[in-house]
Amino acid sequence: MSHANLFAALRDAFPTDLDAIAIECADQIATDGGPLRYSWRDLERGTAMLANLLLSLDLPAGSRIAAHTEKSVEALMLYLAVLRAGFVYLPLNQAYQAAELDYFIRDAEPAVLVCAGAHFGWVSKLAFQAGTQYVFTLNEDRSGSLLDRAASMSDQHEPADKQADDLAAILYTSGTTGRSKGAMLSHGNLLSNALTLKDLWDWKSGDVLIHALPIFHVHGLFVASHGALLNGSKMIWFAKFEPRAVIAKFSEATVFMGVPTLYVRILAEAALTPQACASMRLFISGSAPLLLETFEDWQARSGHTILERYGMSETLMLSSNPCRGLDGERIGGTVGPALPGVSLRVHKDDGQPCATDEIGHIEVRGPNVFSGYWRMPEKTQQEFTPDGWFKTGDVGRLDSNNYLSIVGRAKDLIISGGYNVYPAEIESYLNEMEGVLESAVVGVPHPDFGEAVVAAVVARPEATLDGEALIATLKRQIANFKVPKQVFVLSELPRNAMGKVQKNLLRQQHQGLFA
Ligand code: MCA
Ligand code: AMP
Repeated sequence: MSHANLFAALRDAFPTDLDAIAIECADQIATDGGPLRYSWRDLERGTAMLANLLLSLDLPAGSRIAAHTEKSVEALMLYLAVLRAGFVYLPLNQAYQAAELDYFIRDAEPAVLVCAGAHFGWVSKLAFQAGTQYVFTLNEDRSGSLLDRAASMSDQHEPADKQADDLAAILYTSGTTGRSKGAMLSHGNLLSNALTLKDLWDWKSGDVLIHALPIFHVHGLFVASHGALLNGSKMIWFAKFEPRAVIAKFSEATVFMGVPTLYVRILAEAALTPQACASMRLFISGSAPLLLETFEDWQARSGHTILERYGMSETLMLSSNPCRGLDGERIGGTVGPALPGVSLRVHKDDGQPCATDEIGHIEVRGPNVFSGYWRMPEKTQQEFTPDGWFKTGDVGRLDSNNYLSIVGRAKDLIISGGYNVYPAEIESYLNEMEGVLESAVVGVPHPDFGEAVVAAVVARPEATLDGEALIATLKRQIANFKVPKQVFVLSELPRNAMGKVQKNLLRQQHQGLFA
């Protein structure tokens, strides 16, 4: 057994009392009428049986195992089993529809795909056409062929021998030019980042994590789950985020992680009080900018100062505000200094370093940085500087205490409720629609989602367009969070003298839309 296998390292942290509760589901009832609970022994046995099932399929080394399932503890076990067996995990947002899923399956060529039984018809058709050998089902109620097949497997399994740079997961991030890219993350990337955060965020005995994020992105799958598992900490598990139910669980927990939208929604509840948060130790925010107003409101309403941190699929966590008082102050509007072992720098357009407080491109180097995009060597090369730093596409500045502030993005990206939306992708769908001559998609401020997707379209001569009808068509084609909240029909798009669409003007014009 190699300890470079991330699963082996996580398992080493399991408490000695394997019958203790590892995960308690806040929104699922067990047959005895109490909350559904999983012990550490359940995690150990369940992941072994799933790993043995995968190994029984005689898959080639490095096979990708894709999951397009609802959030469940079994889906988390599937992820852990893939690590354990030494294959490569490919999580996919449940909201993806046929065209989106087809792209990922054709690009990553998973040998196995696990989906909800309700979607088996269309998902398995896509998968088998693309060469996937096995499609299993996994439902929210724990039924489906995946667990049926695993039930007959041995519950003994030795984690696969893995080197630090062996591939553990591929996470797709949308591309600025339309094509999504699979970020290849190794066991070493994930383990080094998890160990750094365990120390930096001061995980301690008795910590309990409220896990209310989806498990197909870095935040919920890696940062939150690894944090609790590596500390042998119980998780209070929400399959779906529900602000009142989460507040009710603060008294049994110590750590909460959320995207800013989760904090905004919790703040809207009168039940959020310092008393409700009295047992909590740490609130962490990331994935999108946390407004200073939210940071301050949270301080006033909960008595706690949110720790904001910064990360990316390609690099995992990059920087964090301090956790312990002796490490420094948590400063709102900043994402703190680089993590220990991670190097951050801010450079000008011409590649020269920025002075303190000068705004430039944020670049990173460290054991957390991915090895490249799946089957895109040229794209990978473009995203690194000649001296080996990864270009984040984010724009920011470092102050005299080396705290980083993110002030914008060089990449044309909208972050809505913590999900990334690339305008180029939505524009390509709109431009394909009958009667559409051209389109421009921008993000505008939104009180709940931080930014909301809004589109402007121009009709072809003689054609008449209806924004609502275009929205209805998009809803049938792409994941719901990508669909513009509003589509404006214009006679022409604003352009500069060079003919380039002036998205900043569109953003300005509509910035009060959701105020
Ligand atoms: C749901 N809707 C959204 C979004 N979510 N619209 C825009 N942006 C969104 N994020 C829309 C749906 O399309 C639907 O619209 C309506 O809201 C209700 O949908 P529902 O599924 O009920 O929404 P919800 O369950 O309330 O979800 C909101 C949410 C969710 C809980 C904020 O979006 C969420 O879990 N976000 C977290 C994303 C995350 O984990 N990001 C981490 C990425 P309609 O009714 O019109 O169809 S990792 C990352 O970024 C890096 C590495 C990092 O640093 O962490
Ligand atoms: P993803 O492609 O989903 O990994 O999203 C990564 C992007 O999320 C980063 O490049 C940033 O633009 C953004 N991001 C993550 N954390 C923060 C944060 N705390 N503040 C501002 N932006 C963030």
